[in-house]
Amino acid sequence: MAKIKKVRQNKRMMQASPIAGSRQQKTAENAGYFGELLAAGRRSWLIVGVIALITLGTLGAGLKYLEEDANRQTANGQLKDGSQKTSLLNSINPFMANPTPSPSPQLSKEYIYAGGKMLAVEDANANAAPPTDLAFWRPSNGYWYVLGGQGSQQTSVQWGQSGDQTVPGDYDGDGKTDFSVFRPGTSSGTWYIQNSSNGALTAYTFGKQDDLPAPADYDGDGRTDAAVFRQSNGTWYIQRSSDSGLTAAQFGLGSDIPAPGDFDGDGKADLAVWRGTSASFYILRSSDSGFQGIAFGANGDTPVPADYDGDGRADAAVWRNASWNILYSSTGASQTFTFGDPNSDKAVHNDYDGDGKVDVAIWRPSNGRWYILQSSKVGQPEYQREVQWGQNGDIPVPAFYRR
Ligand SMILES: [Ca+2]
Ligand SMILES: [Ca+2]
Ligand SMILES: [Ca+2]
Ligand SMILES: [Ca+2]
Repeated sequence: MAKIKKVRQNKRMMQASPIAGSRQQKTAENAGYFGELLAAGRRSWLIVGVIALITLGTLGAGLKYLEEDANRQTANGQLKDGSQKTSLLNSINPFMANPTPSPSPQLSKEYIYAGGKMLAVEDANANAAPPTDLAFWRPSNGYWYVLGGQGSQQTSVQWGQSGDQTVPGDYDGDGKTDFSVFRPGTSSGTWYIQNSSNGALTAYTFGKQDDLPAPADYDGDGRTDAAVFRQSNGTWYIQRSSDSGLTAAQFGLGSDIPAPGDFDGDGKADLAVWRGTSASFYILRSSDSGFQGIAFGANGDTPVPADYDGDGRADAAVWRNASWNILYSSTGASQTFTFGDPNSDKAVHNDYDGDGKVDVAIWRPSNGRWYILQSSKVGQPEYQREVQWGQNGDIPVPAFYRR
């Protein structure tokens, strides 16, 4: 009704306009009364046409939104008929009681993000990054325990419960890792995140029960994006932090192991999988959407890609039978470290000495000890750092938490 009224108003405005009137007069002189009617009809149809185009445009945008919403619901494992509503970014507390963070001192240093990589402000020209904290999550009580270092004390925070999967990442983009868990549900999974910047608690449904969480910064805005790899269809679902949009991309087979990393060094994580049967990494480069296959390792290996040489690009790397094999992106050369017990140890590679290079490291559940080969101490007596932190049953979650 509103549209019809608008057409009539426009028609009146055109008739009142001196320019429209003079044209109308000429038409009437040339073609008479019926010609005038015809011309007025054409003008009306022109207006109706313009309105129709605008309506179609609005309809198109609406359809696009509906399509994205349907994709989002599919990612959430929900029905497309809208019988279950998707609740995104609900500010609710997922636990019985408010988890109270232990007091932790502020570091004197300020840290910033450059692309997907953390750099210390005072060392911005060097290849330095905040050192990774030794940390574990205890499923039995839902506590996160962060080992204190110089200038900070031990931190313990309750966040999550038994059955959750840890998904630590920097979701708020302040350079510090947020305590975060993914809770698989019967129809959908829920992400619970405690922002390090302001302590805000966020929860949103994203992913399904059997999805493999694969959080990383895929859009390169410095904030971790919630993401899952669905083995049933080899599809990645990513909730972009930059615009809250959904990326759904089929890449890899269900039997592949997701191994995302920034292989092309553009500051955005690339979709990547490790396929044992062909002993290869398959990478979809974010910089040019190019496909890359890297044959490296052998069937049965565990993929451990990371930036071990500190050139800003993830290196293809695998772990098997207590040996790490790394293919350095900077030189194309490979190196083997014989390290750890493959039957019990967990790979916890990260940059513990803060030199911008990921260190080969394992955590041994039987004695709760961390064994770290510090990349900045090669050839020195303190090359291998050994620390007891955690116990059997804990889940190591090394990252930069100190705040
Ligand atoms: Ca992001
Ligand atoms: Ca990339
Ligand atoms: Ca590298
Ligand atoms: Ca290092």
